[in-house]
Amino acid sequence: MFKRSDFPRDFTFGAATAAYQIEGHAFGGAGRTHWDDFAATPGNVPRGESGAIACDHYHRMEEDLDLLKGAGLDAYRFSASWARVLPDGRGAINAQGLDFYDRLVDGLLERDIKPMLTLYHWEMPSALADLGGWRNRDVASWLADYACILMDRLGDRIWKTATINEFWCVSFLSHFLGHHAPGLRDIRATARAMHHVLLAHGTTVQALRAAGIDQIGAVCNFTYPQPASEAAEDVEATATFDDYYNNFFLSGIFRREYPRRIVKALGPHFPDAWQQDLEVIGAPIDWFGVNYYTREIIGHAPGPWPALRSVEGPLPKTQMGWEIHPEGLHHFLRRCHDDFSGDLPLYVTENGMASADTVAGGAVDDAARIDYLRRHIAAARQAMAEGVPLEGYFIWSLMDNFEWAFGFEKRFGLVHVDFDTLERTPKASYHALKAALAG
Ligand code: IFM
Repeated sequence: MFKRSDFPRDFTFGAATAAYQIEGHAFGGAGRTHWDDFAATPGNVPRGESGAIACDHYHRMEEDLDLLKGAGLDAYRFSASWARVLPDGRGAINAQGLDFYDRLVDGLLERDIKPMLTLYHWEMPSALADLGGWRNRDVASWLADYACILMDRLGDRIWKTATINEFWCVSFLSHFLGHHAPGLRDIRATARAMHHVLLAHGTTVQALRAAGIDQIGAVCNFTYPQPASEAAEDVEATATFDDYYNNFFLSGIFRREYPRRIVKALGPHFPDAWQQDLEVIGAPIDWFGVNYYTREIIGHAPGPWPALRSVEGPLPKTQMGWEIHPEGLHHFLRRCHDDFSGDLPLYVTENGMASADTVAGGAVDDAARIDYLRRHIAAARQAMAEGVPLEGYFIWSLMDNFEWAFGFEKRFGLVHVDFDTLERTPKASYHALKAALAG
């Protein structure tokens, strides 16, 4: 796969998960979230699956931390569920919830694994979703208040904190494409969510700094767009995709501005005086995380903005139907460094693939994942060799889990989970990673 000795001594290797995808939201006094509501709505998730039980990590945390340790990983990127800490999103604290995250962080430190915390990985408390969730400007102070409560308890032991995971998914995927909770398809809701997710990020960065927390970062997801042809219309459609998917959030965070194409298209839908928020949105951060999985081929489509469509590409695909294109990871590490983040430390905070893995004779042969990781890690190394200040790489995911609108079918884990018995079986990729990290 690779050898640890190929990397600088202090390079960090980790695996990532998210609260709603693994914990079991039915346990421990957590409040309802918009994902519980979305999953309970017929047609949104296959078989009506949800994160109610998921991997039952809530009860199997020690076993899962042993798996991290067993692989030889240096860090664990996990998220806290807002509604587990504050069941209504504000007000009363669920002591069991804070205790759970406290035990998790201590469990990591006991194993000499660095805790990297994401404050929001998609499960908006239902009580706040009722008030408009990401459409409501107040989400910025709600998130910052929750962050301060959580970090007051954990902040002395967290290695690095990310505000929000994948700004594009939180806003565009969930409010324009309707694929994720709250499942809206509304341009005005989208514009507001895109702006508010950035405002909430910046407000939270400032609030945490004021509370004495450092090592705060942002994590965005990127998809590498390529035009379906050289026709001007396809090239323009690709640029539009690139701007609303990749450049919008980078520009807000690092340049305190939004791409012109997006202002033209979504300007009428942004909240009044949105320009006055750019200063907060660009609050300085300490590191930046890149989540990368695939490329997308884009063609023009007649119709309202964004007037584009996705065209099936020729490359081998993962179980998600996503093309395998490691060059895109190299591209985005370079783009972030060259055009936006400069010398700021970068992390690949998510990278990995889904495959239809099965257990046979106590083993899981996921050779395709080993190859995927090998090629993407090589792309990351190439960027480092060219001067990109990449300081770590995290695999999505430690274990198979609730893959949101796809339910439990899509398996991203290094560890197989049997969702009937909840038995964990390390896959061949887990063993290959362990060998690589020992080398
Ligand atoms: O499972 C998700 C994760 O929650 C966020 N990034 C992408 C992963 C795979 O789809």
